[in-house]
Amino acid sequence: MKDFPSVPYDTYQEYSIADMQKRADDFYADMLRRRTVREYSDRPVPREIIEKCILAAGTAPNGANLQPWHFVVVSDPAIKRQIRVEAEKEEAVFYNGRAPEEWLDALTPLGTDAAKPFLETAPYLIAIFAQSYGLLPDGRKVKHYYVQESVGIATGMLITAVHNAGLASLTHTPSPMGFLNTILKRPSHERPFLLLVVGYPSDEAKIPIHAMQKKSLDEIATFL
Ligand code: IYR
Repeated sequence: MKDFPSVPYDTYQEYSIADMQKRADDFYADMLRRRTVREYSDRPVPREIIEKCILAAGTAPNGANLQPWHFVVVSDPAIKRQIRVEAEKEEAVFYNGRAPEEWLDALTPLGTDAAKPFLETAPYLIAIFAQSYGLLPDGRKVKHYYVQESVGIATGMLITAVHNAGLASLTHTPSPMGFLNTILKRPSHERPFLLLVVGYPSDEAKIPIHAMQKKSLDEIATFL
């Protein structure tokens, strides 16, 4: 490699093989407990927890470390209501004609429909935006690279951080999601990537059996 400004990697932590195995086992067991939840309690969650989870997501590997994301955390009931109204409009079109029959058939085991009450019940909606470029203080544009990949990785890390903190989440993708730019006053070079609903699950939260069936290692991985 060429020379570059650097510091030693002194935060690396090595574990014994036995500890590595245990950590890998424990992490998998914990990730198996994560569920996508569509029924939320309105119980409040301290904002500091969400702040720390977003900071964790912001450590994600990304194109040229340009960090092409922006997270808008919505707890204001009036804004949540606006988002619900607009999302339900799109979802109504989706479920009543826009979605092909094959897609609707794939959703049947999940029991989803156009009603999205969780958009008002859950304490937080985190709108994740992908920035095609950044803006310097003087207004110049800085092109971003691998934007979708970077924001996808950060979103996965956010979901994991939220689960690790003891909260449930839902990746919600009303399509199209352009209304989020209008409601949340984000510029047009920021594309809504996903709306992450975060909170405590309601006591009555149910999980579709379909969603619990995960593919085996042989199905998802090839070792050469
Ligand atoms: N966005 C719609 C439809 C939907 C699509 C997929 I693919 C899902 O995994 C779940 C739902 C909705 O939120 O209902």
